[in-house]
Amino acid sequence: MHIFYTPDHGRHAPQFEFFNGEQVPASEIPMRLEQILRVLRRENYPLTPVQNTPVSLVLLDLLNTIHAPEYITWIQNIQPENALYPSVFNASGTVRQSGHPSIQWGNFCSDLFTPLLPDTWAAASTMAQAVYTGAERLRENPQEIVVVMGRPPGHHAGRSQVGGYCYLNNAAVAAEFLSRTGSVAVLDVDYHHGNGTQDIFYDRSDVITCSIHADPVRKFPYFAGFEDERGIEAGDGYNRNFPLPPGVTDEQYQPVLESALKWIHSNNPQYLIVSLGVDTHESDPIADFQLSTAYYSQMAQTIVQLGIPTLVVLEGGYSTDVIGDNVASFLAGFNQR
Ligand code: Q9C
Ligand code: ZN
Repeated sequence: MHIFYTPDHGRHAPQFEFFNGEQVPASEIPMRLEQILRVLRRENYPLTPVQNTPVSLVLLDLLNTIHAPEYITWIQNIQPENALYPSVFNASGTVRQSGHPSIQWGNFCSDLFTPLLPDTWAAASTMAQAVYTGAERLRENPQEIVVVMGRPPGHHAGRSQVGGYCYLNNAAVAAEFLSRTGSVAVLDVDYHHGNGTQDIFYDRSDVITCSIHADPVRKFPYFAGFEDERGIEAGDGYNRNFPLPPGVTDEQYQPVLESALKWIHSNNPQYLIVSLGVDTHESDPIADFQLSTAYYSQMAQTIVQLGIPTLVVLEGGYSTDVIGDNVASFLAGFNQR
């Protein structure tokens, strides 16, 4: 196993978010990764830092492929002085460059959970760089499980609409890079539907996408993640969603995971990317599944039985008391150091 992490993640530290007009404390905070790293160090996992350096040309090319280039150019150059929230959401589908920064952010940001801070680009591009580095490592060492622990997360960042605490789709960076060598499957086990990843690969068959999550009829991202979303054009038949009711237990989750993996196996991908969110845990403050810490080992054991070269990327998980134990339980399921 090889674990990369992003030591500079703390530069992105949102203070609050808005839900239904109310200001509430932010959930996607530096303490999450600090707790994960504390537990992994305690358990003597070697950790490789990926530093914040000017974004590499290869990463920029990958970002411009998976996201609208207008978005990447904008987020790379905007230098907000304070937390930037959209004031008006542009649903027209046409990017308009004029106006105040909060108006420009409305071209791309889809909610009030995802502020753009002065150092968001630095942190998000470093996480994307770490995941790209992980994907390269996996391509050279396919027998090794490669893990990237960093933040901010990415799976809600779509081609040109971002949100849900996500700015750049890290898993999609890896999927796009690896798809140039062989076909890729993305398995998203975060509590929330991986709508950004689905969006980016929706019309493609060389990257198949599969998400197990809370029914969007009840939970974020609300407008995507339904069972009947199967892909379009060349991607028709290459996306699967498994929406679930509240209160899902280990015993109820396991057969759903097996169905998802059976579908992935039937497509014979050369690489597997796991979008790992541990917000499915019973103690998560913003979610309502009932998975136990011990179950994450079984989840990983089930995934590793596929025998596909695997990259694990951190997404959500907001119970800072147990997030480290949950991630460590998952990694222990691979039986690799
Ligand atoms: N105040 C990820 O897990 N809902 N994003 C906020 C609670 C937004 C989750 C409502 C959830 C976004 C990466
Ligand atoms: Zn989530």
